[in-house]
Amino acid sequence: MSNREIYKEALKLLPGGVNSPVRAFKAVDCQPIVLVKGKGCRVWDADGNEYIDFLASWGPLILGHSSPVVIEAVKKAVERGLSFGLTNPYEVQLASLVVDMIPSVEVVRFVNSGTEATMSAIRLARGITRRKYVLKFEGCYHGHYDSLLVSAGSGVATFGIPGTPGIPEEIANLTIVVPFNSEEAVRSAFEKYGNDIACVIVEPVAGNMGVVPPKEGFLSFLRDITKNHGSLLIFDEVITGFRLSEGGAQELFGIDPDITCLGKILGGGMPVGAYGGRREIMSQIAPEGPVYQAGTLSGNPVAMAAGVATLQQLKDQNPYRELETNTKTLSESIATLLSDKGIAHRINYVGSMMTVFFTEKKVEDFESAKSSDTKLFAKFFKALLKEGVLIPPSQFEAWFVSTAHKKEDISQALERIEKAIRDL
Ligand code: HOZ
Repeated sequence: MSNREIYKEALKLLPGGVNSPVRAFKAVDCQPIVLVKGKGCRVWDADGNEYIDFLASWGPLILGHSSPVVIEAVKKAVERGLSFGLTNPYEVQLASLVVDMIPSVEVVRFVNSGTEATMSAIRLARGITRRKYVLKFEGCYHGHYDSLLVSAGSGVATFGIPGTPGIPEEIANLTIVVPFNSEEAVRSAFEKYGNDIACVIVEPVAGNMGVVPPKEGFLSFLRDITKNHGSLLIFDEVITGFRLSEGGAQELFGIDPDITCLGKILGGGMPVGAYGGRREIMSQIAPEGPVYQAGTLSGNPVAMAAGVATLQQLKDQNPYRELETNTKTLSESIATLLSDKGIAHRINYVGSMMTVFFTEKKVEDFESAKSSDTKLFAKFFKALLKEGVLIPPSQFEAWFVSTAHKKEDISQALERIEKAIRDL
């Protein structure tokens, strides 16, 4: 069946034909593609078209598609059983890698997605502090948990969903939202809500309003102000964990949060999330402490095995310098192509995550990210797709470079991108 035929069937059976809104390609106004195979840095759709892939399953595939070590580990695990619902050895192996790699994590609890990780982290912060307010940043996205869907990025920003239907006002009112990178706004929120703020949650490098790096000193400011007010600092490293360095953004910027949320790369392409922190904090979770959180499939052996293989490979290869070099080449070359064509743009990149914005403004918060010409972005997306380059179908997302993107692939992608820009 072709892309079109499969999607037509999907439309009858799934809301909007998809299981996650951004897959419907609505913001880029084109027919969604249906992917049937991925190998290295390339994917193929049901019509047989091949694409150089910078979507990378929205971040997990730092080793590229069907990485042989991950596939091998998964096969081995599958042969022993799909799920036990009791402790299995892979959980301990993955926990030991996480504790070893992420600086602030001494104890970790595995869940099944990034959303579960942030939801549980917030509950833990509220349980420990006995406070109810959560402070988040405009345009940061932490999954679809009620308390965190206010002024969110990712699909919520993509579709311009203003409010939070389905989320009672009383719940939404417990979330304080301030602009990313604004120390002043955070300071005023603490002045107003003082000691009622349970936690501040932040993507240390925002990825869900497009890539927006923290201003110098912003993360350490958050560290200090939370500590001074007895609030907990939560780093949502679902995207940045194991991507910006072995130890994520916290290692890169030298800041230890109280709780870290992980996902994506952690599961090597399988559905895994986690939250972790110092022992004294994590000991408040049941069965050690009173804060309840559970899951039938949490710590699933197949998913854990994929995670172990992925993290071990990252430790062995230490690919971070090469990833950044390739991302820099890609960003700078695209910037030159756009300048030559006279198209206003800003390209933000940190490590192996990047976003092309079509604006003259410096992009440092959600407001400036929204100044990007999203109509032009949609044209750009379609032109790239036609030439065989896949990027996220939304302005407010990150492109990901993987270890499977070799220099030749970056060069080939740039040739395709050049053609696409010519046709814009
Ligand atoms: N966390 C992804 C956005 N950055 C999720 C993609 C989706 O919404 O499907």
